[in-house]
Amino acid sequence: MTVSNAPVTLRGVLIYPSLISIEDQAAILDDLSKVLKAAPLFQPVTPSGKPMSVRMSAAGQYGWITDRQGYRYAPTHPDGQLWPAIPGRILRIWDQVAGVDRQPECCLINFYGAEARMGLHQDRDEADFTMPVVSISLGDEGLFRVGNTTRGGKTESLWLRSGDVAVMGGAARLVYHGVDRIRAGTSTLMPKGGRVNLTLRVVT
Ligand SMILES: O=C(O)CCC(=O)C(=O)O
Repeated sequence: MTVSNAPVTLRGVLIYPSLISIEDQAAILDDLSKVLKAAPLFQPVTPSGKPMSVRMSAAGQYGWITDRQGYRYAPTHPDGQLWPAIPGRILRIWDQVAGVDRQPECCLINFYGAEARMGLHQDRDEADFTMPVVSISLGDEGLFRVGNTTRGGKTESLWLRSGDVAVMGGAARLVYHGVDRIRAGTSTLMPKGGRVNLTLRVVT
């Protein structure tokens, strides 16, 4: 059984350590393997043509994608099919922590191998910034860095572990955030290792 610790805040981001039990983490991975059969991971490129180090997919009415045409939400996978529905077990985590009366329309799936990272950025392609972004970590630990609502200035970091859930809402909805590195081999959740991050977003 997983013991859930008291929430902590990192520059306004609310983090619930070990919110998701080991059993539920494994069940979510099972759900995700079905999602990824229908909507396989792909390697996105930035608008300047640089490949991102994470691989991505999504579930919900929208997926967030990036390619030469820019950053945007899209109703279909780059291969043309609709995104699969967001699994109920993942929606229940949103219900537990989001504190709003809308449901997420996108569950972005980021897969980090040992060398993957994500630069500091804001999540700002959504229409309504009163809606939080809920972020679920599974697998290997990732060093999560949080800055400010404008570029630059002081930042602080902590290791996100499998089962942790972070909420970027309120004054912290538009903070710059990113993942500096992955501590490979720190979780046995996935047989081949790696980290999966899910971000739940209301898009419209
Ligand atoms: O992997 C993470 O913990 C953060 C992911 C993220 O920043 C994003 O999807 O916008």
